[in-house]
Amino acid sequence: MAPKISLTRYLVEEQRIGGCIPAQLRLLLEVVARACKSISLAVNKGDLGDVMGTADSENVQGEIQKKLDIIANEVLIEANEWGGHLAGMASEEMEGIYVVPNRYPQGEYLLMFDPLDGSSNIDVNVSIGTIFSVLRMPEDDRGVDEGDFLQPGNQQVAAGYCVYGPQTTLVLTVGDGVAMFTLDREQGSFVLTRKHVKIPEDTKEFAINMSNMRHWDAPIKRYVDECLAGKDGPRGKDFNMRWIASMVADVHRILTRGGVFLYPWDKREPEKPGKLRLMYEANPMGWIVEQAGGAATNCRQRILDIQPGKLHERVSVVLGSKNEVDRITRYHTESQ
Ligand code: P6P
Repeated sequence: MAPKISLTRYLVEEQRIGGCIPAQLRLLLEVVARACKSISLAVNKGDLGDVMGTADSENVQGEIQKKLDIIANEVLIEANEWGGHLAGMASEEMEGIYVVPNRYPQGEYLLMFDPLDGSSNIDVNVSIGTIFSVLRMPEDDRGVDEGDFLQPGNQQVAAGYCVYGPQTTLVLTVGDGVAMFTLDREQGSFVLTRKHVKIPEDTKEFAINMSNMRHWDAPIKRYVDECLAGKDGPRGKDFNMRWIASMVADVHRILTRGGVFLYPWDKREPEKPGKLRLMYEANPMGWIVEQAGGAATNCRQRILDIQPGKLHERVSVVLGSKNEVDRITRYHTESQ
């Protein structure tokens, strides 16, 4: 039986072979993985622990925070602030950036995260997850500020998520393909279970919240109508639909068997470009999907090329099987 490759061994060998994981980045990724293990334990407690239900607070997005949102955020902050690998952090759950306190050494990386994405699914025991993105501090000697985080997704040096489902699985890219690590609870460590993950370029499965149909713009409606028309329609094949309302779970399915995920702009809040956040949802997920041979756009341009204007910027998202994303993007550019 092949030896189990731990996350640590994978990162060490990636550094030796791929040369893309400097020691500080390796430390960062192992600390984030340990934090995800702690979050997984808290999530798995459910009603047996004091972790369910809502906290009496709202986040910067104006969303009611779940207790686990706050727990997960605190776990990631406390795990990462002392190691000397980070200059600062940013989170969906915090309005401003978190600068590493002076009592700790400052590092060269910036960490952004959605500590617990899909938290509306917590109380109904459906998969949720942590999403993270790593940037390098711009090279100059002044202190870290919000502007240092406002880099396009093509500047990421690492991106990943951890899905808390029937298994707890960490999915990671450092620019050399996508690897998956399943938590071995007996050993308490993440073990390599898949590498060089590839998303099929074609699919028969789309993921969108259909209840928003009347609010979509024409190109999205055209795409979904054609999927629903099935083999008698212009696509000449039947489609299946999934919507878990947990981006981590939907993206994990797409990485596992293909598919296309859509959260486009709609008329409900026309001033917002979309619901999902660019820096700690769309950028990390977009890079992971591209590293697996898929594509990710905001319906018009590559997500990773978008220059952010603010930390909690929202964006339209279409990602997954390349030929479907290209078709949806084409429908938008043709309609201009
Ligand atoms: P809706 C979860 O709140 C999230 O940010 C993503 O994980 C998910 O894809 C989306 O929102 C679900 O949104 O409007 O369908 O509830």
